[in-house]
Amino acid sequence: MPRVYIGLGSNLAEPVQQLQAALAAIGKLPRCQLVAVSSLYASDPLGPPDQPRYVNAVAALDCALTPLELLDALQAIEREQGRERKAERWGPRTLDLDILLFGDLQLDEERLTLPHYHMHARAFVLYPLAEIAADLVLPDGQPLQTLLANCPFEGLERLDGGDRPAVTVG
Ligand code: PH2
Ligand code: MG
Ligand code: MG
Repeated sequence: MPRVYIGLGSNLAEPVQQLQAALAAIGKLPRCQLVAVSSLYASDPLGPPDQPRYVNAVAALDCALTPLELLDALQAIEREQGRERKAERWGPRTLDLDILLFGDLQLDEERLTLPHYHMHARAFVLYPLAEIAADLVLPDGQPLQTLLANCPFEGLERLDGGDRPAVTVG
């Protein structure tokens, strides 16, 4: 089964509870096994600044669904938790579930781009990911540690008070 990484984000309606509810729902997905969950991290919004801070995390899943089956399932969870799709790019949301990586798959389709576009430079994705997959290598051969070395931790706040994940190169 491919190892899949999912980025979770919320900045409306009790973000911590939104992420906890989403993780419970992800844990019940058919033909999938939740294998690890990072700590929760708070950060300022990337995009329009007039919105609340986000809470983010990353989960690892072994998944026998197809990528589009998983996308449908994750969008159903987003909808169940009150996600409204608005025109504003990067606007506030109750829940955002992004497939970051689906095994070594590289895909550029209308509904799904893999790896997730922009994950390479977003601290709120890379540091939670490093907590649960420090030795990960992306499908294009780039080690996660190289991306981390080019992406400052600044602005992230680990909500459980733990240390920032170690960066071992750079
Ligand atoms: N998601 C966005 C837009 N901006 N900013 C932070 N800090 N965290 C997010 O998850 C995020 C964002 C669109 O998906
Ligand atoms: Mg997103
Ligand atoms: Mg999304």
